[in-house]
Amino acid sequence: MSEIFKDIPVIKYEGKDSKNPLAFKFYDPDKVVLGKKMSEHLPFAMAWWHNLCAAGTDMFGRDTADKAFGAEKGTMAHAKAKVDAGFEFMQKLGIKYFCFHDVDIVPEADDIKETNRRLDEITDYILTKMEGTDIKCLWGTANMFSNPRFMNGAGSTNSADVYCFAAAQIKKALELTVKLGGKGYVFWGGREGYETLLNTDVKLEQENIANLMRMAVEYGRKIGFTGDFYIEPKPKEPMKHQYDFDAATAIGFLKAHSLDKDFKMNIEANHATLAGHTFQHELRISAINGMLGSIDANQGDYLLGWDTDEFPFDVYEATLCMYEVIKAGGLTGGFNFDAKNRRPSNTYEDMFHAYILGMDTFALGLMKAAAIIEDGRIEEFIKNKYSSFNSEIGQKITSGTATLEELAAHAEAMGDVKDVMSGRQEYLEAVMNSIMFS
Ligand code: XLS
Ligand code: CA
Ligand code: CA
Repeated sequence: MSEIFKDIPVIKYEGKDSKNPLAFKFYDPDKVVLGKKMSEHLPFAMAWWHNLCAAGTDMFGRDTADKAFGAEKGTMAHAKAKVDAGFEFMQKLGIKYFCFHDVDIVPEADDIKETNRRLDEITDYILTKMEGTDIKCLWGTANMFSNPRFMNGAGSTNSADVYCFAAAQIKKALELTVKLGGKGYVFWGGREGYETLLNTDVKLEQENIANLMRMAVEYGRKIGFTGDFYIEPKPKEPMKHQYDFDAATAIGFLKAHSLDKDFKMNIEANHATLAGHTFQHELRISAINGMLGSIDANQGDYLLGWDTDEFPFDVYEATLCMYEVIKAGGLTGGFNFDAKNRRPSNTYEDMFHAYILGMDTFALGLMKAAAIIEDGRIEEFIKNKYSSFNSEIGQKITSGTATLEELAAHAEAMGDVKDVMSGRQEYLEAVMNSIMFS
């Protein structure tokens, strides 16, 4: 099989002074950080849809990039060419995982039985490509938002027939995920939401979604899927209001429907900011609930109110992300670059520049997060800030054994509080900067 990215070499680490655009400046897979290799801290994944399918089309214009990879688009030959391109791409970058939707890997046929046959064929081919490499599937998912049948939702549709198609796609996507040894299975509720309550039964829709997830868990466990199911929260786009608004909402939903043992969060940076949160906030909320599973590593644009899915270049954000990940003890999933080149970055070389940028950004983030932890001032500050809870009355409060009467008596005995302690935000921000730029 011929090389697709002929002019691109295997990407190597050359160090921070390198000016070679096709080299890592910071991602050094074997470098040990906090006792673990960078490559183990950072299980990166390629997103099939953005990297191998999306070619720059936007609302105002058609493709700018060539993702035909030498084949006729919409054919199985093209599907295979994308597999070839994907594996060459991952091997040249040293990426060990990929993520996919069912419809990313084959052209959808008019009949689901034919689509499923194509999916069997292509996954056989993917398996042959995986052999002899250390490339694995991070997670699979079903695209239940592009086909017109899902215009009113998938799990949240008004049509029982459409609901069955959603079930059929999940069943197949789970089988494929297991076949490819996938570690996770994602539910991103693209059209699970509404535009207006004038035509929507929220209670029925949410219960139907929960039932679909329950059936997915039951079937997945039956066919040997031992990994995590993930919800990927997003507040809007394409719908005005999506049910999985943010991590707190999704976690509440999972707990209300007793799905929390099988599910974790897949947190996407751009979705966090769309929800009016920081990326770090979403990670922290997931982590303290024991549900930080995987990450869609991208970034949005503060001037644009939509999901721009840019490659992450903000080292400060990546540092705070890695700080959360390290403190949570790592991810069961990985870092999926759910990101696309800007429309005018339309060459094969740009595809590599984008991944080099993302991988270097997270490598820097990892090193800086380790530096924050080793420095210790921020952690120490937080510990001290809450030290009053080490007192006798404080311990009663945190252990949940205090009564309101007893606390009121304590307050009355004091008369007034002498010192609540400064939050020292500006000092801590200066500490951050001194670590970031040392
Ligand atoms: C869209 C989502 C989607 C999920 C997978 O905004 O990011 O790509 O990650 O369906
Ligand atoms: Ca995503
Ligand atoms: Ca997105």
